[in-house]
Amino acid sequence: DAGEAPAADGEAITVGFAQVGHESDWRTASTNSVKAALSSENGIDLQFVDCDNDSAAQLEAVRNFIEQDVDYIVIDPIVSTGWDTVLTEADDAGIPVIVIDRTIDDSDKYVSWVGSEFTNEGLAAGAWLKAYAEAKGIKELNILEITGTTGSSAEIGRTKGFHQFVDSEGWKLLDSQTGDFTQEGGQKVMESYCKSYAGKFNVVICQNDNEAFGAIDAMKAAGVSYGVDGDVIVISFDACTAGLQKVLDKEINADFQCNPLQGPDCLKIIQALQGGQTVEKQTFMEEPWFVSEDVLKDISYKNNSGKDVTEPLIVVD
Ligand code: GZL
Repeated sequence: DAGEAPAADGEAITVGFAQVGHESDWRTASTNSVKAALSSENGIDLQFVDCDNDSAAQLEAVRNFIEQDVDYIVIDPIVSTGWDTVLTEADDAGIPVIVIDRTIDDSDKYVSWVGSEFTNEGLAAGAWLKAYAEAKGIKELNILEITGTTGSSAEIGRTKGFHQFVDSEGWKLLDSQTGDFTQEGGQKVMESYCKSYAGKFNVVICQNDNEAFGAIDAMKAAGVSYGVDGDVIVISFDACTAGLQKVLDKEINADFQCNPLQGPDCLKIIQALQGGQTVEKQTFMEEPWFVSEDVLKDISYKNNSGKDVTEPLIVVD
């Protein structure tokens, strides 16, 4: 119970972390970042639970942390709803909850959230596609979408942002199916797309790099040309190391980074709370946008807060 600071002898602070799972390269970077920061060197005893993309298991993990009366609970919520009951239980037990990466949208019983503005990631992808098509003289956009885990705030935001452009630009969205943020999921969906929409699509947008890797394997197997020198524009999110390699190799045209490194922020929040300080309720990560060609130097759009922004594009070469 964080109410009482650990015993004077510097007894470790116990933290329970309920992580989404191990579905992607991004997730691995996220787990490594938290484990490196919430470590024994920093006076923390971390109880780590990989919830394997299973919401019921994640709620159970949080309840077990409450049972163990840990000092803090950290959650990366698989989906954004269904949280108020268990957060009330943590609140009643006097255990502060910190949320990282994805958001909890049906309860505010947590002390702080650190993560990404997912709708802006989707808006940036739409703004880039609009400007890129204009620059390349591509008149018609026939789009296939592979979304992330349904109901996760990352999927909700990226879909909402990108679809604002689909609607306002009158683009043709041929189909949208979930790949659950996995490579296997991306490959399966793209295999079926290559059968149903052969020769009818010129854009595929994948809501994370691992889905894009799977989609690329499926397009290769189906003899569909993609990327900078192909018929199909490939858009992705995360910009993990392997994703940026595919941008460099001109297999992915644009990759919208989502920053996984919330470990240090998490540690700072816990240290501030231990010192009796107040903390920000929301902290947004900085994340750049990467492209494979030097066609555009920036993109402009109205962001999710209604502000007109112009953001640079980093050419990976
Ligand atoms: C987004 C994060 C998403 C990544 C995927 O912040 O929650 O989950 O985009 C990961 O790679 O699976």
